Amino acid sequence: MPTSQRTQVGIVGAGPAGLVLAQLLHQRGVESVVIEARDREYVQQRVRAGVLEQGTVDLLNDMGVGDRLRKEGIVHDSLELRYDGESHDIALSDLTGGRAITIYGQQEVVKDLIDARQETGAPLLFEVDDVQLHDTQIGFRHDGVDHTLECDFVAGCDGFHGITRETIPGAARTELEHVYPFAWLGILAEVAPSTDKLIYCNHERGFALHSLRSPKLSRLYLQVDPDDEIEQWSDERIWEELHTRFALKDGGWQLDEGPIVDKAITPMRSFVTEPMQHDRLFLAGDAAHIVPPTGAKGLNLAVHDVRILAEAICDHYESGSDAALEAYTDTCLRRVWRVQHFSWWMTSMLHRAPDADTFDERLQRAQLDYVTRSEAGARTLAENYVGLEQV
Ligand code: RFL
Ligand code: PHB
Repeated sequence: MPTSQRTQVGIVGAGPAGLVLAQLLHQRGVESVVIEARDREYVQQRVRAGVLEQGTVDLLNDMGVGDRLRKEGIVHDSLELRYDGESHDIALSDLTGGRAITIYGQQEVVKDLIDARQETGAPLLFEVDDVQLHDTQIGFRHDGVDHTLECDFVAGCDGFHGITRETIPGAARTELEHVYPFAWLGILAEVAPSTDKLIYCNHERGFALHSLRSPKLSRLYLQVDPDDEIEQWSDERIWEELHTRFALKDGGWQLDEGPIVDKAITPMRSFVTEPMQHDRLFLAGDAAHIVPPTGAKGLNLAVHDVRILAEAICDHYESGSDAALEAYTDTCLRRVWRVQHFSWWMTSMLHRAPDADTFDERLQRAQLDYVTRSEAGARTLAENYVGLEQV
């Protein structure tokens, strides 16, 4: 039997954007229904981001979902840039009045948010299919039954490959995109991190990044060709390449190996759709924009969007004003473009483009020297990396 239901906000997608939005709205007494295409297990296991800005951590704490984050999150007050076989410290906290980043896996954030949602008893439906959006009406199938959801507002939080963005007529949106001539191969390895800092490494064979998830889990990335298949990268080849790129001139650092438990190749792109709203549909997170992961910003930007959206929707119900809803795109895009620039800048500074000539390499080297030798240069990196308070 088909069913029909009303809700204030229909949220498509249970990634960080959709789940944070649902929780913020719930706290202010606004009801929502969240629908998610995948099953719960898949959403909670998907290995992705790891770096949370101070503002994201503060928001999760304020929302009451920070208990495990406070216990298990690893606070970093500096990071390392490595190039020409030498390491350089960027003192994030000293350069930003004490701000820091926290390492806590995106799937842990998602687990905490799903638990919080389920405690509220409000609807969160997994494994929905045939999702269709017509203005503020969402049609979908769940457990073999067709449902229609009549909403005041729809939040498109369904990521880059979702369906909501495409429902905005082509004539009403502009898509701006830059695709990079390289990709990231990411691994999760069961081995204690060989470093207590994130290491961003520029090497003539390409970029490498050493990150971590816990005292027993390392997360590492390699710049690879975008056409590479994961089968071309045996575990042995991955470790060999990581050793080569991270090697220090003085030999004073060692990379420890362990069993690889997850590996995947991700293409790199910068993408923005403008505007981020159409009538009563509001796009948030990866549904509206993608940044290359070098700046560690995607999840943080998604959280920023939904913070603005939640505030604007609550304004509508609490004071009857739609001014913040009307300004949603402009408010979000200021940060989106700042973060786009930072992510592009980090990417250009740290990767080797296949067509780079010696002139390009000298420019890249000059940029790295400026960031590591000038306090102003280092501060530019630091304040963007920990997250600008005001944009
Ligand atoms: P998500 O997480 O993609 O969630 C969208 C959800 O929508 C569902 N969906 C649908 N549901 C219903 N109906 C449909 N038709 C649907 N179509 C899709 C999907 O199943 C999914 O559950 O988007 P959201 O919420 O906007 O969150 C964005 C972040 O996930 C993303 O920006 C970050 O992971 C990016 N990112 C990083 N961000 C950081 O802030 N710090 C980092 O350190 C960082 N590292 C990374 C990253 C992304 C990476 N990859 C794999 C892309 C490292 C990597 C390697
Ligand atoms: C991660 O830990 O997954 C990570 C860290 C820094 C980045 C991107 C990803 O820039």
